[in-house]
Amino acid sequence: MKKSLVLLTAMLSFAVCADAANDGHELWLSMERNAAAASVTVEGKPLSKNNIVQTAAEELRAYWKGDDVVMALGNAYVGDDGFCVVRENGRIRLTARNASGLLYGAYDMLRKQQQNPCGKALLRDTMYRQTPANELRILNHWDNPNGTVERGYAGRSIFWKENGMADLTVIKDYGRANASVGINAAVLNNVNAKPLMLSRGKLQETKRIADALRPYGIKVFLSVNFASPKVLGGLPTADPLDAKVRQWWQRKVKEIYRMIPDFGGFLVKANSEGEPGPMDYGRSHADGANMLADALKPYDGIVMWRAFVYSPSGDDRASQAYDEFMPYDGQFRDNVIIQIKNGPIDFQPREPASPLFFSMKKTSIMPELQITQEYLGESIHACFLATMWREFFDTLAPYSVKYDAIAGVANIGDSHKWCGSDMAQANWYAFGRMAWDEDLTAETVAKEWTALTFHTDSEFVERMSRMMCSTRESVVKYMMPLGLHHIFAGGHHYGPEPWCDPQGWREDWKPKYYHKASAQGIGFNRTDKPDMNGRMGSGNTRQYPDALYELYNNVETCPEPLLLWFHHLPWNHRMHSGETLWEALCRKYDEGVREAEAYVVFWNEYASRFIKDKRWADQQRLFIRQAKDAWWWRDACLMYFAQFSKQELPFGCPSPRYDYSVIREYVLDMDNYSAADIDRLPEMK
Ligand code: BDP
Repeated sequence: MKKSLVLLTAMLSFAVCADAANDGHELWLSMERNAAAASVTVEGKPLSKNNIVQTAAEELRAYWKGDDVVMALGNAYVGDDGFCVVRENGRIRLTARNASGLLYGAYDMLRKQQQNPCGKALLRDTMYRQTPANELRILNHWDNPNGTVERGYAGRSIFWKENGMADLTVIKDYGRANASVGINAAVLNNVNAKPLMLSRGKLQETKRIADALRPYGIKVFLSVNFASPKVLGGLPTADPLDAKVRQWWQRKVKEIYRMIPDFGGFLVKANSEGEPGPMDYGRSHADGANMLADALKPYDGIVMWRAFVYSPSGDDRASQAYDEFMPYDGQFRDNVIIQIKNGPIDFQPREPASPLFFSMKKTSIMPELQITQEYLGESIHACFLATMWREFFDTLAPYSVKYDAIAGVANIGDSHKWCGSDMAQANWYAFGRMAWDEDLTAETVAKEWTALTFHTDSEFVERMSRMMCSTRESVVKYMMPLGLHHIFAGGHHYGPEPWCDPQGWREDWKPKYYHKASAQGIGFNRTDKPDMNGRMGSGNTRQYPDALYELYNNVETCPEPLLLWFHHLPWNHRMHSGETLWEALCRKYDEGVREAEAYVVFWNEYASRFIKDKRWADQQRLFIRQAKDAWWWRDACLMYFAQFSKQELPFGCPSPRYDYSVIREYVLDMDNYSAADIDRLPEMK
């Protein structure tokens, strides 16, 4: 009797909750509408006219299935954008300090409702409140005015069209998705910015987009090209100390604010990878950033100035941003924020945190995370990034690193699924949630996303979350375990090419610069000590606070996941497990392959019971491809490194699947492929 009841409930919940309608386009927002509108009242006349509050009220009226809701401003216990929900006398009182807070409160209530089996609006607590960890939670789009997206794997830009303007229905859906996870700003164009972006025409398009996003509490920003006064304004120079240049920027800023009164400000990539900047005129990063900050100041605008700089100077690339920026700590205006990539190199599968986070104490700073999986299998491989970001936050936590803004390089395009694949959507979701609450665990985020996106069955949610949370480590294992980094194919960054050595390339763009494999050993000596051959390390470890310096500098204490990031070691170096380094490397690559294969099994045998629609089949193809690519990575790297280690694969490690000569000849033109084209992506024979 009891058993059949359980079964019946399970069947019922499946029938009601399985969301056959969502084909991936609705993201995590496939909520069922109310038959009749929920009762939602807004206290205060002017407030009810506010367009952000209207959005909040409309969303609740359409989807909320619980007690009547009253919304009001005025709550001393939460910060800006925060909210408080109180359940009393059969009513819910949602209060906040500003209009956006009400919007985030509404989405939080709906999220809680949607995660409950069958969407019942149950609020467990009679009172709860939240305030976001970061004031600015911003997406950076690397979208070009011609509609292409740099490192975008999900189609073309939703903002910029080669012919014509953005589709505002799409822009509003985008705004809604962002607001639902707490994202409150967006930079609409690539950091490799075209001066054209500041032309009258492009500013008008920007205004159109800003107007569409305003009801979702989203502020727009633009990336600017430092040479704009020259290229666009026809001035002979872009020197930040030149009076005419300063005037040009002041006028441009005035023009922008006349059109977009709540414009956020600028993001700048200067003197980096060939982009123009103040150093072209013998000026400093501070001169450049402050000049723009002064122009923006009267309008409360800000400058996000990127610290992603490196030159082929011969110095360790991992040390260069610190060396270049630390001398200016304290010299930036208070409306300048230095935007620092999470790691010191470039969004690798695993990096230690950038040393700048611990040291820039007199300047505002913000982390830049990459949601688009440039180095993590693009939109094809499942790689849930919340675990990586958790690791990053946890590294900073003991050092009271202060920031209240955080950026994520978006993975959004005009593809039907927005991000190219369902699993990639989880990373957009995770960025928003963790930018809001940096204490969230990756498991919590994965569970939320799974329940909202696919199914609320508790065992399914639990097992999906475990699967998702293991993906990033699997990718690290089959691509670059034990601290290896940047051994990608040049250009596309999708596949392995540890041997890549094109004539005329900068040394710091070649994999050999990073892995330094030779007959003696492998790894980058970033310590302040000589390696086994007597070669001095780069001293990069000295840029870290004492405790981390000690940890990383010493081969005995250096965490094994970062071993070859910081140390150059002989192939027979003894690992803590007792294995040699060569054995451990082989085992890691092999584990990565086995885990990638396990995802296919999980999807076929388990997930298929809960995800029945086309989305199951789409993801199955991707998992199959991921497993094949894992073999490709493993074979390519192990056979390449074996030439130096001169050792066989250890006992129990299967022989390569592919022929080394075939791997060396296999060239992938990734520009023409994304998750949607997976069936056409050529495979190695
Ligand atoms: C690298 C990308 C390149 C970007 C650059 C940046 O390969 O496309 O322009 O970073 O962040 O990761 O500026």
